[in-house]
Amino acid sequence: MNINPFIQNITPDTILYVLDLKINEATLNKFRGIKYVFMQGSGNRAMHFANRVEEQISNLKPHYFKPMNLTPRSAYEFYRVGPVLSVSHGMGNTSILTLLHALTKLMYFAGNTNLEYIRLGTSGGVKVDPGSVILTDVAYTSELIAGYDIAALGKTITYPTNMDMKLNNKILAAQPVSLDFPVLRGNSIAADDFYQGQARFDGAIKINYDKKKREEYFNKIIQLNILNFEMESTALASFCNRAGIPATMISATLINRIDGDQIILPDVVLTEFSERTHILALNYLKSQLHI
Ligand code: R2B
Ligand code: URA
Repeated sequence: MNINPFIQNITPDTILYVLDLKINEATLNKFRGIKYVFMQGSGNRAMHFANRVEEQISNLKPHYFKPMNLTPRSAYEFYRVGPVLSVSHGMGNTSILTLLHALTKLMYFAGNTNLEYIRLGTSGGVKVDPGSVILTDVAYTSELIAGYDIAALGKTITYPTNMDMKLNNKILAAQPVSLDFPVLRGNSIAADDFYQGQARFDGAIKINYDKKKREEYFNKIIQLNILNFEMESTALASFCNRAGIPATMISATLINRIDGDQIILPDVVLTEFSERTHILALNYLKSQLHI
């Protein structure tokens, strides 16, 4: 793990503003011994996944406890079950990037330097059946660049956005052949928004492309083996490359964008699709923890 030399020494007044946490022994004791960090958009889904980890992974029987939110005054929610932390990242690269800084500082201060970060998300598929689950190898921008721009002091540096191949191999190897939905490995686009950045026609403002131009764009992304659109993978991959933390993304597709823009499947179906990512993550955790 590569940590910023400026933050290596904790002082009595060290705080993590975006988590609304004061860094002292009592706080750090709640977070020692974590290895696997799972990230999802909403606090509800982060809590739901933590409950499933508690039911299926923890050795406590009967199941008396429900994981509680350890960052109750923050917009980000953190739930812990043994070596597993389940957190919410909000929506978009800027939201997850801010979380990644604060989370990684917290993990470092708590002595957790052997970490894995895995986003469990939803996405819009391209030429794949809705409900397929995608494991991302490389994250692209909407401009089809495999890199993420960070601007500081008026200069921009583009950082690489490859996910961790070894982690992807381990996650795939942990899956039984009996899964009743497709799991595909490919690349993803992290767009800046849900509409124009994902080549939709149904955003609020006028667009400068038509069906033909979009088809050309979709053909290009298919050639790059890009299988889905979402909004966080480039920030996640580039941050984790720089920090030396193995990371990847497992995301369910809710729509095949070749067929349209609107997500029209019933809520129960969408929930079932998005929980397929939990199935892969739980299988992976069980293989790691020898359960
Ligand atoms: C997937 O779903 C969200 C948008 O609906 C966004 O956070 C993403 O990456
Ligand atoms: N999330 C996205 O970012 N895009 C979609 O189409 C679906 C979910």
